[in-house]
Amino acid sequence: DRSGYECWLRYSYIDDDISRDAYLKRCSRIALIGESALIESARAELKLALTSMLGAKPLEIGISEDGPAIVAGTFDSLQGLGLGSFVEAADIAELGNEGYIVLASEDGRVYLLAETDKGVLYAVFHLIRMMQTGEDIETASVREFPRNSLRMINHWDNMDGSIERGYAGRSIFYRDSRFIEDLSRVRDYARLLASGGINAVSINNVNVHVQESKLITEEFLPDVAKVADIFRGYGIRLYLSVNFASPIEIGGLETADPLVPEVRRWWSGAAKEIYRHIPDFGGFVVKADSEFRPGPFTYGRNHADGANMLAEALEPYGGEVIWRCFVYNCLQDWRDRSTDRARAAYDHFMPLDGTFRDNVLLQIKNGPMDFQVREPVSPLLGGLTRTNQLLELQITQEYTGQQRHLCYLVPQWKEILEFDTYAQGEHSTVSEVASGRLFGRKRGGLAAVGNIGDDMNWTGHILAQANWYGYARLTWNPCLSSEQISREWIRMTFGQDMGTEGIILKMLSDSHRIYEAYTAPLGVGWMVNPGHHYGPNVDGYEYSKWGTYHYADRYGIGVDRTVRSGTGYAGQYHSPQSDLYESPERCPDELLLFFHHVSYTHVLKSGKTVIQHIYDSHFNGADQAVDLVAQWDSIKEKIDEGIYLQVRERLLHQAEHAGEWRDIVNTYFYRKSGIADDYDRLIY
Ligand code: GCW
Repeated sequence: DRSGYECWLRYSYIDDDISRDAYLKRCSRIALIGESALIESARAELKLALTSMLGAKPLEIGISEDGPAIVAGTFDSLQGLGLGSFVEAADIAELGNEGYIVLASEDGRVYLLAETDKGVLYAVFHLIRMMQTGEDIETASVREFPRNSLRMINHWDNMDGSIERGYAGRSIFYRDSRFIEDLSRVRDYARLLASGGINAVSINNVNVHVQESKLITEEFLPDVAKVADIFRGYGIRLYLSVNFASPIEIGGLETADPLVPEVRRWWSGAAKEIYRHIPDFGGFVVKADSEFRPGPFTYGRNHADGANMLAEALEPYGGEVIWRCFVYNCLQDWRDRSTDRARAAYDHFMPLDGTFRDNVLLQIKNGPMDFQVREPVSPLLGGLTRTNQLLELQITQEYTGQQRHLCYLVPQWKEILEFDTYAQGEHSTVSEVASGRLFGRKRGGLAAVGNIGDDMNWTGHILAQANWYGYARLTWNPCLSSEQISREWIRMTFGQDMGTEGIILKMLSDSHRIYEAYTAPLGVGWMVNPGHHYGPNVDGYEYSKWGTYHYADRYGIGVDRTVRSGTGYAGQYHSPQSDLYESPERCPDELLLFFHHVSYTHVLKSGKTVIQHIYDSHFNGADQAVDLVAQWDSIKEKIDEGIYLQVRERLLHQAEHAGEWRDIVNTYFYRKSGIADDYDRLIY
């Protein structure tokens, strides 16, 4: 059963005669100028899409032939066609080297124009998307350019084929400690990424184990180069995660101290080798001094010393260092109330602001803890003002149902991107910070942990493809609304049926709130089984070393992170956010327990007590999970049977598992508090 393999690039035949004829008028002939791998990719994609959607193979014509056609190329290559009349020079400058124009002209042509071949490829995908979503191309006049220069996906793939926090099968890159020979699936992956505008990929886990440490050596560089070749054809640069202790582990040195000249020479040599194989290699992703990974702390050095050493090695070749800020004490004693994991990233990195080289980007997780269903935005975003920043999101659903529960993350990501840090007064959104625009920095963007594996449908839960697609679209343009992204994805994946679209849109839009409702309440997080992080366990992390506590007792629950009486974390924000979080009255309900320890009878802004909110949200959330099955069933006749069945099976599991969450959480708090449910529902 190959259902779902094509994802949103299905290119279904357009049944409607009128629309198909309209497209055929302009699209039965094509002319693409250029011979680069990028233009080849564009040509192949355009032919595939047109043949499949319109039922006729397009004719390739020369650029000088008159008449209706799709004409694609760079401004340079199309000089002499008199395009100057409708493409102003000033407009072109704004497009940059990844932007493009899609323009219908009166003589029946559709021009796909860009400064570079990469822009032409993006323009081709744009035109295809217009046809997939039923847009008119007769009057097309589109100008697009990306708001983020780095638009990245991180893989947590290991060379044995496993994927850390992967929920959709095994790696598409590796098997049995080697690269997979047949890379055709990697090519399809590259097509899907490019169609959304992703331009960077790191292909191995940030926890770099023994075998993966050797990816930067002669043993594997020829294989890495083959993967890089494929990605290059789709405008995607390849990055590798590296082991900070490489000079010791693979270089045979006695130290990895970033200030020792021998160590620095070793990294420069490594960089030289890498670029000999991959001239446009993107750079290194580094997890250092984090969860038992080696780092500069071993040598009494700081993270700028570590990052700058690597940056210096890559600098001559145009590479960059992506240095993760997920640094905290993971050996905390739960009895120790003075240490607060939420503070860690800010405490470690703020003192270093302004000391990183130009080709270093600090990659900052969206929240201060770890991709919980609800967390405040990391105060480091907007805290740092003189350092390149990259926002890190998690597409793979580690804490949000592991691709067995439906949890559409785009609404959450939109909230994060739109969060106002007040770093430069009002409108200092995370989106402006991450892109680099707020502080006038050239480098910046978004990175996210991927959610795909070798499952035939890539993501396990087919509806989880929407998270992958949505992430890509947001990297290109964070201003797109969640609804617009969902509608696009639904049309491209399921076709253009308004009824189907409405139901799936609703399922997606409600899903994050539903998941939040039956899992951990009011921003407290972490009520999961330790290790694999699936399923309810209210005290699963309560007495652990990971710094993840809720402190529930018979009177109340939550973490006091105020400046006045708690850990002081709330003070890491700019005002007025800091004032809002500091106050139990003004703090948004959904984050109350993240910032405050309150009694079960504390009254929320919603008018409910905390305990009644816990009961209500868990009963309602679990009911809504059951209802998702009914919504899906209502469109059974409209969708491909294979897809229908695959999704249905997951939704049934979710409905049952949500009941388990409801009962365990409600029972726990009933037993702790002794307070009965106002509505006398069944609590065990
Ligand atoms: O939350 C943790 C995950 C780890 C992961 C780590 C990180 C790759 O549970 O599996 O390690 O985050 O982001 O480095």
